[in-house]
Amino acid sequence: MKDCLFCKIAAGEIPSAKVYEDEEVLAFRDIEPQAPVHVLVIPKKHVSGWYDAREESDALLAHLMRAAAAVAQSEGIVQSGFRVVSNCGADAKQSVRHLHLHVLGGSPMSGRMV
Ligand code: DGP
Repeated sequence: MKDCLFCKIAAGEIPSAKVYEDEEVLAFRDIEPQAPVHVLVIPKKHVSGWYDAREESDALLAHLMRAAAAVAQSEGIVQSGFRVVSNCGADAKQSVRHLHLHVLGGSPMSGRMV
């Protein structure tokens, strides 16, 4: 999608620190990390958020979740624990309107979500 930051990153038009890539998804380090490990996992195809994900994207969404788990494995945070977060909409402070998962870990986190 034109003018979408993560579409440009997926297309290689904007550089990123890649952690994982396959035909459907890309994982790269967040530019403003909020934990020792902070990786974003995105579908290469544009999906704005969970609200506009259609049934035909079910396989893609499952693949996205599996990619997040694979990233946790390759980042070495499975044993210590990790959090997968996806902000959706204004109240959740979604700043990039291209569906993404944050994979966070590498140090103990707050027990609260918000
Ligand atoms: P959210 O606020 O949930 O929409 O998360 C968007 C994240 O994207 C935020 O943690 C910062 C990150 N981010 C924004 N611009 C860039 C960029 O150009 N490169 C990378 N690697 N991350 C970015």
